[in-house]
Amino acid sequence: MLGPPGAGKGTQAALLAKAIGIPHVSTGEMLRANVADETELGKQAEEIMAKGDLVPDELVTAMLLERLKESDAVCGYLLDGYPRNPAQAGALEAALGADCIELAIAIEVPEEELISRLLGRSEEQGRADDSEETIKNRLDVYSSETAPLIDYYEGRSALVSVDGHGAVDEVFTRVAKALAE
Ligand code: B4P
Repeated sequence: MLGPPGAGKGTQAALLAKAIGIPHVSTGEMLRANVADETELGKQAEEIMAKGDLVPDELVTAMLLERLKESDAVCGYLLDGYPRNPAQAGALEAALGADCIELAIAIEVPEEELISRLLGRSEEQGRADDSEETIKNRLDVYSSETAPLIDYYEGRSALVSVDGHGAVDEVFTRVAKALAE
């Protein structure tokens, strides 16, 4: 599941994984759990995440590959937030094979709406990286590091784009339709 911060990828990935019956694997959630548990990885990631920068590829990739070894991921997985740049896409393929991503779903939302959703979440949940300054950096990091993955998967005929504007259930209907086509 690809998309800028606030596009709803975590929200849609959770719904879709439940509907298909495969695990929802969110690197952002896993990193936040490591921060909360004060693990060695969490200590290394905390400051980087609070600034809205990407945690080093080798740390995130090692964490993800360990997760994908668990028995619930044997028949498939829905990745949310990984790969985050072409180097991570390459690392995943090197570890799991060229066909490890069957389909990339890109959720598209205009920037003004992204900012208003994330500021709304900041009020509701107080996530450390939802401050106005950090949101701007996360959007810049998305444009420079993650957006090139859209062309990467499009070039492999493995991309579907979904309009992420509107209510959560409306977007989910579009995601499900795109998958069925
Ligand atoms: P993530 O957890 O992936 O954070 P995110 O990009 O903000 O997406 P998220 O899934 O939380 O938000 P969503 O769009 O669903 O990453 C956090 C940080 O972890 C990164 O900045 C980075 O530091 C690190 N990280 C993670 N993966 C990494 C990797 N692979 N490599 C390196 N570093 C990595 O939703 C946003 C809000 O919008 C929610 O409040 C939601 O309720 C709301 N919303 C969703 N759909 C909506 C709708 N249709 N209408 C209105 N609101 C909606």
